[in-house]
Amino acid sequence: MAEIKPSLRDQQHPLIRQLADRLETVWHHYLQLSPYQLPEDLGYVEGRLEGEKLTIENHCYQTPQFRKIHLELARLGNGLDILHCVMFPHPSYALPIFGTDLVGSRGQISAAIADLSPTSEDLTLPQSYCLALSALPKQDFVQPRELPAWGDIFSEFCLFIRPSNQEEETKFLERVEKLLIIHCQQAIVAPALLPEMQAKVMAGQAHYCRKQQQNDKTRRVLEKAFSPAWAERYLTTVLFDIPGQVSQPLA
Ligand code: 18B
Repeated sequence: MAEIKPSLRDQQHPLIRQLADRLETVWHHYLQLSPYQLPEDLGYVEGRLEGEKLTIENHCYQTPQFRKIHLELARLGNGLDILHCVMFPHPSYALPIFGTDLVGSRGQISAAIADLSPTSEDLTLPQSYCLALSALPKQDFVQPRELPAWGDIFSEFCLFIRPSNQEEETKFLERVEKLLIIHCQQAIVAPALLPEMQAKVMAGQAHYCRKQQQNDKTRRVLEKAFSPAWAERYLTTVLFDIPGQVSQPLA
């Protein structure tokens, strides 16, 4: 009999489970999803970090507007829960990159981040996005967090906080859902670019990926659970791949 694996999200911090569910609900509502094939051995992965098990579960889709929509859930032992999500636009559309990351340890989310990041040459968001995002009600959180140096890819609307209670967790969840709905609504009416403009879109995405690859906190977790070579391959082929660039062979 086939074994049915319970999804990782059922064991994770409630905010991670709720955000994963909401992201998927919005995608199904607004977009035409089809499967996206990840490198064969990297859909479901288990490794060990200092004797603790690291489990990674990937969900990956594509749509006419997005070349890759990636939702990743990860759990390290019983201590660290992670949700990672990035939507990479198709090169025919000059759209920003939606990204969100939740990192929690022992029942407390320490990092909650969400953004629609510009990828144009001048690193500004399209005007229609600025209008829609500026119209959202202003929201304050008790513990805002400071972005690291590589975080200059994020927009002025970037939300990076440590939620201080359940009410703030819900406020974060609702904010991310609003960002995602705006993004889907904008994406489905976006005009397709001429082929000669597509290289610019991909250059913007490559810049975003190179910056994200500098996040030492992500790399460190992966290096310790697997190996530096494995972490490099995972960062450059699954998390932040730059199409057209030859990836590292697995050492
Ligand atoms: N990330 N995160 O996705 N990261 O992937 N993440 C951390 O409380 C992982 C993204 C972002 O302060 C931390 O400090 C692992 C996306 C920022 O220097 C850990 C995976 C975005 C920080 C991890 C993962 C993003 C951050 C430390 C793969 C934004 C703060 C937690 C499953 C769109 C960096 C803490 C800093 C932090 C780990 C942002 C442990 C393994 C898409 C800005």
